[in-house]
Amino acid sequence: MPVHNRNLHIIDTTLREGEQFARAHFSLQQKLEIARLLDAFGVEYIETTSPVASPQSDHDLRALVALNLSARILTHTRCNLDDVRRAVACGAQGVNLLFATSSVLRSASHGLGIGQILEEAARCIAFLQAANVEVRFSCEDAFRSDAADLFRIYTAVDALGVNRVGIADTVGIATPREVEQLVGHVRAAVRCDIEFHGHNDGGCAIANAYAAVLAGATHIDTTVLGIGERNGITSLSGLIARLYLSNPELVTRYNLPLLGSLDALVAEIVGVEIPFNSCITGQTAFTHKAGLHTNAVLRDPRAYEALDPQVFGRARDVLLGHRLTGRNAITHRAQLLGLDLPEATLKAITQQIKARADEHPLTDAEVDALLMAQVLPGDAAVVPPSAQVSFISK
Ligand code: HCA
Ligand code: CU
Repeated sequence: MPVHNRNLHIIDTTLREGEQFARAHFSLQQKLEIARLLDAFGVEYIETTSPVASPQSDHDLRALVALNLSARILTHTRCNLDDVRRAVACGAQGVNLLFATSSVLRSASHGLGIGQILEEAARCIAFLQAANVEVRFSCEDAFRSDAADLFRIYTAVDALGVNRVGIADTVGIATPREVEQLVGHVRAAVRCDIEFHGHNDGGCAIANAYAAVLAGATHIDTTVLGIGERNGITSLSGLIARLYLSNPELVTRYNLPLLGSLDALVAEIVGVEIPFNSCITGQTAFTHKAGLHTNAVLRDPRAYEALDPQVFGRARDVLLGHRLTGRNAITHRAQLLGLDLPEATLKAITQQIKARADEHPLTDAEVDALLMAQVLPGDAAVVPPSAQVSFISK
């Protein structure tokens, strides 16, 4: 098992990166509700939209700070004194400074050279330190930035005493191997903590966050459901699943059963379903279907479950009424119903279900009715007429 950094912090940025999701428009009440639930879950930091973004953003940041949560409230600002002053005036407990360092973004965005970036950074960092506010400096688009530029900046801001540097895969192009290499090199070059922020354009956001952890990152950015610009960033439930699978101790301090409530809350607010393939919280994340799987899972859930649903407040589901079903699953169901049916009967019912399910899947109630009909063939109250008739007619 790889060596893990146990000094790991989650910076949830649903209220900043997540607000950049195309469908997001959080009211103050919704921000407060999300923040309270994130805090109850136990994330160490909550990152918010810059107070200079709009009058409401300023107001909301103050209200979030006033909640007095255990999670520290960060805000994310451009690296200039006006923005940083406003962040401090709003009571932010930390400021996540950002500067674009790749040549493509430098020319499309601010047009400054590395020397000028460093001058601005020094002014903002000194101001925040004097205000006793935690400070991070991040290089936007780090994976398309010139390595010499990156290291010049990271070592300079480290020498200025920032709490951490940020490495952002802004356009989601990095692979886990590249993340491990870059974070590893930064780890060797600076003394401060390291934050990683990874987008999911290439489908690697969770894997990249995990690679960053392996290479020594101390802070990982997530959002609930992974929402963010374009198709988003590392999802909170994805990071938790990945860490848990490597070493459950990395995440036992979090209130794991709240993951489902967090995903459901944010899904409802932004008007999407929880994606079926969400780690832990997807509707079918603990559903077993094919006969081979259900047979083994009913004997020992670990056969096809790397994650224990109970740990996350979820329940296992075994699907019965479909064409891939198996005799063991049907036998198990009969036992749950208290029926002691001969093997030949169970075999015949299984075949019956498969044949009927070729047209459309049966509900659990229909499967139960078929089983009950074996002992109560005449009881219409237990056996729905449709099930009874079709069973007899075949
Ligand atoms: C942004 C860019 C950002 C910043 C990440 C960071 C990115 O939308 O402002 O501050 O480390 O992906 O580069 O989200
Ligand atoms: Cu981002």
